[in-house]
Amino acid sequence: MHEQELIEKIAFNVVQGRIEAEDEGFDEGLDGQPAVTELLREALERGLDPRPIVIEGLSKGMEVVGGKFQREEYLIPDMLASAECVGAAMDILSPHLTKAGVESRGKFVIATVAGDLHDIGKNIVSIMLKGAGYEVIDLGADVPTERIVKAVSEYQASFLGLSALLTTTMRVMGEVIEELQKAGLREDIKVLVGGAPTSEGFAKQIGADAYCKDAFQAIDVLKNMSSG
Ligand code: B1M
Repeated sequence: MHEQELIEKIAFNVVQGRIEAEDEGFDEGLDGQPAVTELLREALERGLDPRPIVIEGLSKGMEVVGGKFQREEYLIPDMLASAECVGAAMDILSPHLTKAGVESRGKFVIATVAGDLHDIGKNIVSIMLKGAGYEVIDLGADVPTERIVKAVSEYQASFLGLSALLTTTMRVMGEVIEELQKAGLREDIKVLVGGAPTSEGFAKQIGADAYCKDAFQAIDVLKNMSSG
């Protein structure tokens, strides 16, 4: 199988919610065929770069799932099956994305904001940043603003990453920044925001330091911050 075809098959199986060959999937007649786990193992054995697998395989697959949900072809359990697929895939990929024993480039606290349960993108960013040499303190999803502010203070973090996937929760990012200000912590930390509904303009509006389209942009932004 060609490399691109292998990545496309991974995306297809994310959409189908198939972790292992024995899983049935959304469409009929797929059981027995290689699923995400088997395809990933094959990709890694062949020495494929895991990064395009994350972006073109896993993230693209989830984009398709989002479209299907919007068109009401998928229900929440279908979205969850696909989300579990990405989680299983990241468990297999993360040792290949993180470097052990690299000197820390700084402490990075990351969280999905209060009211928001979407953690796939945040988890990807978290793993990629570990791989890039940051000491990542991942607070999880649906994290109350006070907990985020407390963690920034306790860990004396240099960077804070906030994730939100809902138009209703993205405003919480602004609240976090306000609370950091009130606690006298804003000057000492760079705040990066990301997630589908956020944008460059939104980041500016709430007083964040940067917007990151994806995990790779987060790494670039951090490199520029350190050199500038
Ligand atoms: Co939900 N959901 N969901 N969902 N879900 C969306 C976001 C939605 C767009 C789907 C749709 O309608 N098309 C829609 C939001 C609409 C809106 O707000 N305008 C939606 C909705 C409505 C909901 C519920 C309200 C549904 C309901 O209950 N009626 C509900 C809300 C629950 C809650 O949070 N309170 C809900 C629930 C769920 C599930 C639990 C079923 C599941 C989440 C499982 C999980 O995360 N563990 C889920 C999923 C899977 C999705 C979609 C399909 C996929 C999200 C995803 O994982 N994308 C999503 C549709 C979509 O986005 N296309 C959808 C893949 C991921 C790799 O991308 O998260 O964008 P992303 O992360 C990227 C970048 O954005 C960036 O880097 C990442 C990696 O490159 N990035 C950062 C993200 N955070 C960053 C932080 C940084 C830097 C970069 O800091 C430095």
